[in-house]
Amino acid sequence: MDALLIDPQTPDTAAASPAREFSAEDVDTFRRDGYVIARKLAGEALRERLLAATFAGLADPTGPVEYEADLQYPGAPPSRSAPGGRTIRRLKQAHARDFGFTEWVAQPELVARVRQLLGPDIVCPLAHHNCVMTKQPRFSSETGWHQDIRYWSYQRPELVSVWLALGPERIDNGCLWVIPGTHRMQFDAARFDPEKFLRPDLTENAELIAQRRPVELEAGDVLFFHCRTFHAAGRNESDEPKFSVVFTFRPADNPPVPGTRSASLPELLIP
Ligand SMILES: O=C(O)CCC(=O)C(=O)O
Repeated sequence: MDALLIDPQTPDTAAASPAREFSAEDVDTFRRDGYVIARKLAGEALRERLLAATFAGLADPTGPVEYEADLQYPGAPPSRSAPGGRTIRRLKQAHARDFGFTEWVAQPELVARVRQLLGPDIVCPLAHHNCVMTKQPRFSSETGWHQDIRYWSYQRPELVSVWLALGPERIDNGCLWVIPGTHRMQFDAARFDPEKFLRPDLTENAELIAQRRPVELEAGDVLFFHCRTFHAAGRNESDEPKFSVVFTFRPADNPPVPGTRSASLPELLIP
């Protein structure tokens, strides 16, 4: 009788088992561009669990949430009492909502990659990101060009954020856009508005923004981006909501400045 041969690397199993770490080329891409994408990093069961936690959070918004109306970004409802005023933009404190978020930030394929970008000892702050970004079809807003580090306070501007797509992210549903290489550039204060968004009316900013690239993702794909990489996002013009899980990581030797918001919550030591 012929032996039964099982090929462990059929396309299906390969897709369900992402490589354990970034290739050297991926790491170079991150160093050059300030971002890199890992495809299909989150498995289906975990993605479904995080989606279920997202729907539970939206159905019972008694936990900490941010409404579109709170930020007043372009396109947001004018107040919480206006039509669409209770549209949630972020389910905050994701880590406290379901054990699946702990599983996600400790997933070996994720942790190995963050270590390649930040070094062997890493910490996951709970004061920043630690959320599910929710972008609803009818009442979403535009996020201007910004660096996440603008309101954060660490010894050095060295953190990497990890953006997990729970569903497809495309230009028409408000995916992120990034400007490659901006994490390595210096910007003087005159280029920003009072909220520290890049002023698109300035020629030098418009020239920079012209280099933008959309970050289109499939469910389970992950964007890793530097805290100094300029990014922005449009509205959700589709008929379906878009959900993304976002955490940030820092090297252990880059602690928050005492007394600041960055130091206001516990942090996770990643084993
Ligand atoms: O609107 C978006 O999806 C972008 C969100 C974002 O960049 C942020 O909150 O830092």
